[in-house]
Amino acid sequence: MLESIVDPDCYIHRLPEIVEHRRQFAAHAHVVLHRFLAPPVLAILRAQALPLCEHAVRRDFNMKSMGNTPRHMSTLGSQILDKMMPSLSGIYRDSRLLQILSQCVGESVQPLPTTEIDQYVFNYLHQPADTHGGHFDDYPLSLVLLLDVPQESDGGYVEIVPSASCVHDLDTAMSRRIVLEAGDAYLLRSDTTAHRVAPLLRNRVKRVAFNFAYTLPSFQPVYVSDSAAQLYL
Ligand SMILES: O=C(O)CCC(=O)C(=O)O
Ligand SMILES: [Fe+2]
Repeated sequence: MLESIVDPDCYIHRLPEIVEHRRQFAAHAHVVLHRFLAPPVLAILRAQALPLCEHAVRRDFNMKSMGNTPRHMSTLGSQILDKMMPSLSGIYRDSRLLQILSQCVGESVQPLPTTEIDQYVFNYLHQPADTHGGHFDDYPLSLVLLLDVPQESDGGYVEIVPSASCVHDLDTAMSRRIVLEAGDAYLLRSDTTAHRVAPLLRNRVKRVAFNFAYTLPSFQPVYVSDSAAQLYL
Protein backbone atom coordinates (compact mmCIF):
# COMPACT_ATOMS: atom_id res chain seq x y z
CA MET A 1 0.00 0.00 0.00
CA LEU A 2 1.27 3.47 -0.88
CA GLU A 3 1.89 5.26 2.42
CA SER A 4 3.61 8.42 1.25
CA ILE A 5 3.94 10.40 -1.96
CA VAL A 6 7.08 12.11 -0.72
CA ASP A 7 10.21 11.01 -2.55
CA PRO A 8 13.14 11.15 -0.07
CA ASP A 9 15.50 11.96 -2.97
CA CYS A 10 13.36 14.82 -4.30
CA TYR A 11 15.06 18.18 -4.93
CA ILE A 12 12.46 19.69 -2.63
CA HIS A 13 14.41 18.68 0.49
CA ARG A 14 17.44 20.79 -0.44
CA LEU A 15 17.84 24.10 1.39
CA PRO A 16 18.19 26.42 -1.66
CA GLU A 17 15.02 24.92 -3.13
CA ILE A 18 13.15 25.31 0.16
CA VAL A 19 14.18 28.96 0.34
CA GLU A 20 13.16 29.54 -3.28
CA HIS A 21 9.81 27.78 -2.83
CA ARG A 22 9.01 29.86 0.21
CA ARG A 23 9.91 33.04 -1.65
CA GLN A 24 7.72 32.02 -4.61
CA PHE A 25 4.77 31.18 -2.38
CA ALA A 26 5.03 34.45 -0.43
CA ALA A 27 5.37 36.53 -3.60
CA HIS A 28 2.82 34.83 -5.88
CA ALA A 29 0.36 33.01 -3.57
CA HIS A 30 1.35 29.72 -5.19
CA VAL A 31 4.34 27.57 -5.88
CA VAL A 32 4.62 24.90 -8.54
CA LEU A 33 6.37 21.72 -7.42
CA HIS A 34 7.56 20.34 -10.74
CA ARG A 35 7.83 16.53 -10.90
CA PHE A 36 6.79 16.28 -7.25
CA LEU A 37 5.41 12.79 -7.88
CA ALA A 38 8.25 10.40 -8.68
CA PRO A 39 7.44 8.16 -11.69
CA PRO A 40 6.71 5.01 -9.57
CA VAL A 41 4.40 7.01 -7.27
CA LEU A 42 2.65 8.59 -10.25
CA ALA A 43 2.15 5.13 -11.79
CA ILE A 44 0.56 3.80 -8.57
CA LEU A 45 -1.71 6.84 -8.17
CA ARG A 46 -2.81 6.59 -11.80
CA ALA A 47 -3.68 2.92 -11.43
CA GLN A 48 -5.63 3.68 -8.24
CA ALA A 49 -7.43 6.54 -9.99
CA LEU A 50 -8.91 4.33 -12.72
CA PRO A 51 -11.84 3.07 -10.60
CA LEU A 52 -12.25 6.57 -9.19
CA CYS A 53 -12.76 7.92 -12.72
CA GLU A 54 -15.42 5.29 -13.30
CA HIS A 55 -17.32 6.08 -10.12
CA ALA A 56 -16.88 9.85 -10.05
CA VAL A 57 -20.20 11.68 -9.87
CA ARG A 58 -21.10 13.94 -12.75
CA ARG A 59 -21.68 17.61 -11.84
CA ASP A 60 -23.09 20.10 -14.34
CA PHE A 61 -24.34 23.34 -12.83
CA ASN A 62 -23.47 26.96 -12.12
CA MET A 63 -22.29 27.69 -8.57
CA LYS A 64 -24.54 30.48 -7.29
CA SER A 65 -22.35 31.31 -4.30
CA MET A 66 -19.35 31.81 -6.61
CA GLY A 67 -20.75 34.30 -9.11
CA ASN A 68 -22.60 31.62 -11.10
CA THR A 69 -19.38 30.17 -12.45
CA PRO A 70 -19.73 26.82 -14.24
CA ARG A 71 -18.95 23.33 -12.95
CA HIS A 72 -18.73 20.67 -15.63
CA MET A 73 -16.74 17.84 -14.14
CA SER A 74 -16.92 14.52 -12.27
CA THR A 75 -15.92 14.40 -8.61
CA LEU A 76 -15.57 12.34 -5.45
CA GLY A 77 -15.40 13.74 -1.91
CA SER A 78 -13.49 12.48 1.13
CA GLN A 79 -16.26 10.18 2.38
CA ILE A 80 -16.34 8.04 -0.77
CA LEU A 81 -12.57 8.27 -1.23
CA ASP A 82 -12.12 6.82 2.27
CA LYS A 83 -14.01 3.75 1.11
CA MET A 84 -12.52 3.45 -2.38
CA MET A 85 -8.92 4.41 -1.58
CA PRO A 86 -8.23 3.77 2.11
CA SER A 87 -4.55 4.73 1.74
CA LEU A 88 -5.43 8.34 0.88
CA SER A 89 -6.08 9.51 4.44
CA GLY A 90 -2.56 8.50 5.53
CA ILE A 91 -0.99 10.02 2.41
CA TYR A 92 -2.82 13.30 3.15
CA ARG A 93 -1.69 13.34 6.80
CA ASP A 94 1.87 12.09 6.18
CA SER A 95 4.22 14.07 8.43
CA ARG A 96 6.84 14.31 5.68
CA LEU A 97 4.30 15.92 3.37
CA LEU A 98 3.12 18.32 6.07
CA GLN A 99 6.74 19.27 6.72
CA ILE A 100 7.39 20.14 3.07
CA LEU A 101 4.21 22.20 2.90
CA SER A 102 5.06 23.98 6.16
CA GLN A 103 8.48 24.83 4.75
CA CYS A 104 6.87 26.35 1.64
CA VAL A 105 4.42 28.42 3.67
CA GLY A 106 6.59 29.29 6.68
CA GLU A 107 3.84 28.20 9.09
CA SER A 108 2.71 24.88 10.49
CA VAL A 109 0.40 23.38 7.86
CA GLN A 110 -2.35 21.22 9.35
CA PRO A 111 -4.82 18.72 7.93
CA LEU A 112 -8.55 19.45 8.19
CA PRO A 113 -10.70 17.58 10.72
CA THR A 114 -11.73 14.14 9.45
CA THR A 115 -15.37 15.26 9.42
CA GLU A 116 -14.79 17.66 6.51
CA ILE A 117 -15.98 16.36 3.14
CA ASP A 118 -13.35 18.35 1.29
CA GLN A 119 -10.22 17.25 3.19
CA TYR A 120 -9.22 15.53 -0.04
CA VAL A 121 -11.20 15.41 -3.24
CA PHE A 122 -10.90 13.88 -6.69
CA ASN A 123 -11.54 16.13 -9.70
CA TYR A 124 -11.93 14.56 -13.14
CA LEU A 125 -12.41 16.61 -16.32
CA HIS A 126 -12.99 14.37 -19.32
CA GLN A 127 -15.49 15.87 -21.77
CA PRO A 128 -15.10 18.81 -24.15
CA ALA A 129 -15.92 22.06 -22.27
CA ASP A 130 -15.42 20.39 -18.88
CA THR A 131 -14.26 23.08 -16.47
CA HIS A 132 -13.90 23.82 -12.77
CA GLY A 133 -15.09 27.41 -12.83
CA GLY A 134 -13.86 30.38 -10.81
CA HIS A 135 -13.99 30.14 -7.03
CA PHE A 136 -12.29 30.61 -3.69
CA ASP A 137 -11.82 27.67 -1.32
CA ASP A 138 -13.12 27.60 2.25
CA TYR A 139 -9.66 26.70 3.58
CA PRO A 140 -6.41 28.60 3.13
CA LEU A 141 -4.25 26.02 1.38
CA SER A 142 -4.72 23.63 -1.45
CA LEU A 143 -2.18 21.11 -2.69
CA VAL A 144 -3.19 19.84 -6.12
CA LEU A 145 -1.58 16.66 -7.46
CA LEU A 146 -1.80 16.25 -11.22
CA LEU A 147 -2.09 12.69 -12.53
CA ASP A 148 -3.12 13.59 -16.08
CA VAL A 149 -2.99 16.98 -17.76
CA PRO A 150 -3.85 18.01 -21.34
CA GLN A 151 -1.41 19.94 -23.46
CA GLU A 152 -1.82 23.67 -22.89
CA SER A 153 -3.41 24.09 -26.33
CA ASP A 154 -6.15 21.62 -25.29
CA GLY A 155 -7.18 23.69 -22.24
CA GLY A 156 -7.33 22.40 -18.67
CA TYR A 157 -4.68 24.80 -17.37
CA VAL A 158 -5.10 26.73 -14.11
CA GLU A 159 -5.82 30.45 -13.92
CA ILE A 160 -5.38 32.49 -10.76
CA VAL A 161 -5.70 36.01 -9.35
CA PRO A 162 -4.04 36.34 -5.91
CA SER A 163 -5.78 38.59 -3.36
CA ALA A 164 -8.77 38.86 -5.67
CA SER A 165 -11.85 40.86 -4.77
CA CYS A 166 -14.20 38.54 -6.65
CA VAL A 167 -14.13 35.50 -8.97
CA HIS A 168 -14.72 37.72 -11.98
CA ASP A 169 -11.21 39.14 -11.55
CA LEU A 170 -10.27 35.97 -13.45
CA ASP A 171 -11.82 37.51 -16.57
CA THR A 172 -9.48 40.51 -16.43
CA ALA A 173 -5.87 41.15 -17.35
CA MET A 174 -4.92 40.30 -13.75
CA SER A 175 -5.39 36.59 -14.46
CA ARG A 176 -2.23 34.45 -14.54
CA ARG A 177 -1.98 31.04 -16.17
CA ILE A 178 -0.25 28.08 -14.51
CA VAL A 179 0.71 25.38 -16.97
CA LEU A 180 1.41 21.97 -15.46
CA GLU A 181 2.37 18.47 -16.45
CA ALA A 182 1.42 15.05 -15.13
CA GLY A 183 3.43 14.40 -11.96
CA ASP A 184 3.54 18.08 -11.01
CA ALA A 185 1.84 19.51 -7.96
CA TYR A 186 1.10 23.06 -6.91
CA LEU A 187 0.42 24.63 -3.56
CA LEU A 188 -2.04 27.53 -3.62
CA ARG A 189 -3.19 30.11 -1.10
CA SER A 190 -6.69 29.16 -2.10
CA ASP A 191 -9.02 31.17 0.17
CA THR A 192 -7.89 34.58 -1.07
CA THR A 193 -6.79 33.60 -4.59
CA ALA A 194 -9.55 33.38 -7.20
CA HIS A 195 -8.81 30.26 -9.24
CA ARG A 196 -10.28 28.03 -11.92
CA VAL A 197 -9.43 25.25 -14.35
CA ALA A 198 -9.95 26.40 -17.95
CA PRO A 199 -12.33 24.39 -20.17
CA LEU A 200 -11.09 21.36 -22.08
CA LEU A 201 -11.09 22.18 -25.76
CA ARG A 202 -11.04 18.77 -27.42
CA ASN A 203 -12.48 15.29 -27.39
CA ARG A 204 -10.48 12.49 -25.75
CA VAL A 205 -8.41 14.69 -23.47
CA LYS A 206 -8.63 14.39 -19.71
CA ARG A 207 -7.42 16.10 -16.58
CA VAL A 208 -7.18 14.01 -13.44
CA ALA A 209 -6.25 15.57 -10.10
CA PHE A 210 -6.45 15.16 -6.34
CA ASN A 211 -6.87 18.28 -4.25
CA PHE A 212 -5.68 18.15 -0.61
CA ALA A 213 -7.02 21.01 1.55
CA TYR A 214 -5.08 22.23 4.59
CA THR A 215 -5.36 24.90 7.21
CA LEU A 216 -3.08 27.06 9.34
CA PRO A 217 -3.10 27.82 13.08
CA SER A 218 -3.63 31.50 12.27
CA PHE A 219 -6.61 30.86 9.97
CA GLN A 220 -9.99 32.27 10.89
CA PRO A 221 -12.70 31.32 8.38
CA VAL A 222 -14.44 34.48 7.22
CA TYR A 223 -17.07 32.88 5.09
CA VAL A 224 -17.88 29.21 4.65
CA SER A 225 -19.60 28.62 1.34
CA ASP A 226 -21.98 25.83 0.36
CA SER A 227 -19.72 24.94 -2.57
CA ALA A 228 -18.05 21.86 -1.04
CA ALA A 229 -21.43 20.26 -0.33
CA GLN A 230 -22.60 20.96 -3.88
CA LEU A 231 -19.53 19.40 -5.46
CA TYR A 232 -18.52 16.63 -3.10
CA LEU A 233 -21.54 15.20 -1.29
O1 LIG B 1 -7.71 21.05 -10.11
C1 LIG B 1 -7.19 22.11 -9.82
O2 LIG B 1 -6.11 22.49 -10.31
C2 LIG B 1 -7.87 23.03 -8.82
C3 LIG B 1 -8.87 22.32 -7.96
C4 LIG B 1 -9.59 23.26 -7.06
O3 LIG B 1 -9.51 24.44 -7.16
C5 LIG B 1 -10.45 22.71 -6.00
O4 LIG B 1 -10.65 21.47 -5.94
O5 LIG B 1 -10.94 23.50 -5.17
FE1 LIG C 1 -10.25 25.42 -5.40
